Amino acid sequence: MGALPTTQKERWQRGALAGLLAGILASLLMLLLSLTMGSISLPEALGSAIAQSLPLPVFDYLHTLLGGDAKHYLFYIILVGQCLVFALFGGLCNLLADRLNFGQWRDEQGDLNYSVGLMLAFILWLFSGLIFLPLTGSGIFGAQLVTGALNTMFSLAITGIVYGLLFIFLHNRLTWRLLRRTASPDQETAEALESKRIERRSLIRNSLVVLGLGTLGVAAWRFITGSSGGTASTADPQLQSNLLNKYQQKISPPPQPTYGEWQEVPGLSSEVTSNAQFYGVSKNLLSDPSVKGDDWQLMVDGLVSQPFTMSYKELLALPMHKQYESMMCISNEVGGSYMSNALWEGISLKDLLERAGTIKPGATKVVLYAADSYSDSIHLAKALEPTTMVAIKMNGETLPTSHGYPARLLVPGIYGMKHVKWITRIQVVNTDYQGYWQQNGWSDPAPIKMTSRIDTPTYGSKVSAGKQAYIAGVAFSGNKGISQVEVSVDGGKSWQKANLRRPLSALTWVLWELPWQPQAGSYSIVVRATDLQGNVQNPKIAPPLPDGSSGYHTIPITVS
Ligand SMILES: Nc1nc2c(c(=O)[nH]1)N[C@H]1C(S)=C(S)[C@@H](COP(=O)(O)O)O[C@H]1N2
Ligand SMILES: [Mo]
Repeated sequence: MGALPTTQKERWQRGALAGLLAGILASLLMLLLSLTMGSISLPEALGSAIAQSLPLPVFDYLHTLLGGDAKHYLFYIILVGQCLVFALFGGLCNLLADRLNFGQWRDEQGDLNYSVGLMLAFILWLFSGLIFLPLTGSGIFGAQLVTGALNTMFSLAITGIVYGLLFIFLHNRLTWRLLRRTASPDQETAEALESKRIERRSLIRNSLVVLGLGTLGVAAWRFITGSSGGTASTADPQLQSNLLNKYQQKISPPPQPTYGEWQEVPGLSSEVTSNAQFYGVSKNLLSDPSVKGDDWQLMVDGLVSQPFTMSYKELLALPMHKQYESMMCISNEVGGSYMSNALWEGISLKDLLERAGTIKPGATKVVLYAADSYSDSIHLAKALEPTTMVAIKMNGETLPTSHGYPARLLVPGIYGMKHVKWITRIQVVNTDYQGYWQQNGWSDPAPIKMTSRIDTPTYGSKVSAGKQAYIAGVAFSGNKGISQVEVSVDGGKSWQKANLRRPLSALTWVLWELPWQPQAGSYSIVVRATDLQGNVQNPKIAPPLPDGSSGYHTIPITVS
């Protein structure tokens, strides 16, 4: 060794620190490439694999604990993990550079040669392409991903090389600083150096502690405040038994809806949700696919006599129709916000299938594949309903990227999960295909469970006594309509009929309102809906998993 006497421990620390810094920068680059070029992001690949392989109860628990943010936390945790792996590689490399000292890897000063960085990059490249990615189910060099193996090889190589070279650069900088300090003993004594190092180590330890506590804190806060704001009140067993006792499953003949004079009520959802306000859900941890309309092709194949492929332009030229339809995510809690309404425009799926000739005997399902490796299936009968369509416009605008540009499925009556976004292929099959979420235990037929939500007053809010107020919200049954909405202010003992607003179509939610001029006191507001067939909303509390939540939205209110 040259002028710099260093211990193994010091070499390990210097390597790990340089590896960590280089790793953070390389990770940022990877995210940047992923966002701009749609290339691989390793944390995303791992995160998806974890999210998909979690046992159901764990998944459900995390979901209630962290709400819709769960996937973001998972992503950040894995990202931190990736940086630590980079640090580990850096530390090991710095140790091994001396152990396997054939070649000129280190010079007199203790500096590492840049060829070591390139070698490190190559090892990392092989490791992630041949071992890591196949383990996450993405195939060798991500061959199973939409990105494809070539793009992945390329972007992993870039990230690896940037990491390797930065690592050497930073390592040598650290060595050089150390060298300069030891070379001038009057400036920095060994003791000062030692305390510097301890300082640095405790800095790292403190950051980790802060990070860990922060994560725990957020989780705890979420747990205390409840995952999605006001959900059905499980806290009151008396209320629950009241509701279940007097529960009448079906009213026959069904009530006739009455649409009275409509009053605008502040705080009530707007009937049509703007594209920006429309709820968004996707399996993708970081970035949704950004598909280019020009390159995009839609393939219709499987058990059809004339499979075909068409461009975006050709699709736009087909006859289209408009329909209002509300959507709801299967993971929506009672009273939750994963529910919205829009005017959609597109081509009916039946028309598209007819262009592919005749459907061969034995066909049972239609599978929809998407640009983000998501897929789901619907039954053939459902596919042929006139309201099932491939939508390309939303509220009069080209479908936004986050909602599935260039084309998404709309399939009224069943949960949002089946409304596949970024469609690339429609395949008629004779198998019982199970889609992305079904592989995780979520319902396959997934019919929407009727639900109703109180938008105003809000959970725990204060209402002034003797003043004219409104209780108002939305009710939704998928494609079965709403015949009546009843509101109780005494926890379900007595009910009043709310005024309904005439819905924009048979497939949308229905806005409801009830004037209310309360005396001072405590109230428990409950809402329930009935569909046009007379089915009454189910009061039995159920979590979203596996086939959608049920229960009555209940809100405690203090009037003073
Ligand atoms: N390709 C693809 N389609 C998808 C998803 C997805 O992750 N990938 N998520 C589904 C789920 S769970 C829901 S609730 C809806 C949400 O659609 P939105 O974001 O337009 O509201 O899209 C569905 N379609
Ligand atoms: Mo969903």
